[in-house]
Amino acid sequence: MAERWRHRLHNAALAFPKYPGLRFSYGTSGFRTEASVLGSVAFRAGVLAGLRSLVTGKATGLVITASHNQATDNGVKMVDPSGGMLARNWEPFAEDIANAVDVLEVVETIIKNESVHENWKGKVLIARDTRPSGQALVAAAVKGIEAMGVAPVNMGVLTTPQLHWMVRATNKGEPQVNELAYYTKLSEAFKLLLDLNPRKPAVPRCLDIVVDGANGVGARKLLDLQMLIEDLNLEVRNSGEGELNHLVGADFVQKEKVLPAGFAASADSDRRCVTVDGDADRLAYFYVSGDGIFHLLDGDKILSLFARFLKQQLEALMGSEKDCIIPGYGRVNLGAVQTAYANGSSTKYLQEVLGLEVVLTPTGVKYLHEEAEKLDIGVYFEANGHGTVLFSERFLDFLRRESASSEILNSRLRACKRLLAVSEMVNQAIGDAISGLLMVEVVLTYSAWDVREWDALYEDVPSRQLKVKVKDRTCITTTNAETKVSRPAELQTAIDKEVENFTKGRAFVRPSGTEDVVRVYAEAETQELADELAANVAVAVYELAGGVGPKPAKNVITGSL
Ligand code: 16G
Ligand code: MG
Repeated sequence: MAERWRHRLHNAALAFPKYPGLRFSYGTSGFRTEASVLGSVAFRAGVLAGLRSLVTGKATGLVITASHNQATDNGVKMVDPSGGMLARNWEPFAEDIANAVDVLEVVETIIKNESVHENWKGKVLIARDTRPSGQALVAAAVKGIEAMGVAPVNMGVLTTPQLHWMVRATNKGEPQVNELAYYTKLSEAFKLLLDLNPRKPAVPRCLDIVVDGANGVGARKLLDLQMLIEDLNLEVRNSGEGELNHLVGADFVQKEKVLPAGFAASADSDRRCVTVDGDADRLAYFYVSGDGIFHLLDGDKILSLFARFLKQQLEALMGSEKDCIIPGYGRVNLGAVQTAYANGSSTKYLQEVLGLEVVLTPTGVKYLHEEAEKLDIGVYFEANGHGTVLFSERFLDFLRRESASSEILNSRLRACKRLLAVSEMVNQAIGDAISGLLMVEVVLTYSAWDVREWDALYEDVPSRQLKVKVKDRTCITTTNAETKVSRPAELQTAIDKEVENFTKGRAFVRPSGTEDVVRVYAEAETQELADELAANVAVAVYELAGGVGPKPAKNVITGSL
């Protein structure tokens, strides 16, 4: 490393010593903790993002956000040149640099391994969510990027997926990379998709939606988007008037299965409602039926809706062929990717009704994304509402050729154009609540469906999630996409024994990647039984994996089978 470079980095790093007594880990989706201790982590992540840009010769990104966590937390997430999450083989570097006493040591090792030269050029795009602590953390990250001699580009307040989209667009050589370009791309594809819909004059374009914005960045961005789309009539609530993520937002609504603050069962009955999380990378729909019952349409339902639509388009392309064989292309691999949290009914629907292959991965977008990328059309969603639809370049090339080769707007050409527009509208870098919402609306309009018809695709198996505090959650390790505990072995035996007693019973536990807890998930034939199974498994975790604090109570409401 050149002396001048080393000197500059050394001096800049003096202002950002490691926070004493803390160890930072690059969790499921970056560093995340109380904002007040993150200054040095932001600086160091800036250094690493700069270095990653130099090594790859492409733009990288940083997002300062703690997503659905409380307002006093914050986080740092790194974006790779593809627009996806940081390459997994760089995660250890992120952890090393965040915890190093001497930043230079880590940097020098990477520079040596990758033979980085000082004269190479780099660029890092940065954005933050609406948290008050974000501004100072962006400033720290900028110092880190500059210390590497790389150009920081501060994109201001954005949703996480917007920044991912911009990194990808930059590296694809798009002429304009800014918010307007993002809204324009999405809204144009959206309008085209509505125009391509089968004409059903009896069905109005009823795109009246009430949005729970989690008091975060997504609320104001949806309002910006709405200015470009006439057909979209959004009533945005929780747009910043209340506390970020407090009793609002996709994480709260999906986990608690209740209405967010600002919504009322009577006044909002029968309205189509949407909730996003604090950085707008998760999406869920909900409604209250006339009888006052709350209905959630989570990531699994969104995935099922999308997969059904995509399958229909492939059928139009297949003509008289079978098994997803498309004349001129061959077999199209359309598949779905889920995690163990996927409701059993959704997996069954995808496999048995749509005949799709379903891959299960561990929790965390990086794992799902990786699997979806292997397919021609890969749809992935976590039950919590994070997901997207990915298209392979080869398949897109085919669609472009096909749609250029004919002028007769028959069902085949319409399907081609639709799929191309979907690939433009639906964020290809990462799951995006804004583009996800547009896609749901397109598919509902296409099918002339309201939320109820969509909800009726399948009925969820009742489920329950719980958390258990243990002394050290890393004592639990899992296997088979987190569906089984490998250590401590007695715990899996205990879970198996519990599950056996419940009709349609399924349960698993895993250490959280974002909170200091063990998560428990259970499904069973009725809600009471799911509650009971979850409670019993929570007790097993407490007893066999070093529970701390008050012991969870065994829940014997109905008596198991
Ligand atoms: C993060 C992940 C999400 C995952 C969740 C699990 C990304 C962008 N986000 O929010 O995919 O479902 O963590 O949290 O990867 P947990 O480990 O605390 O259950
Ligand atoms: Mg989020």
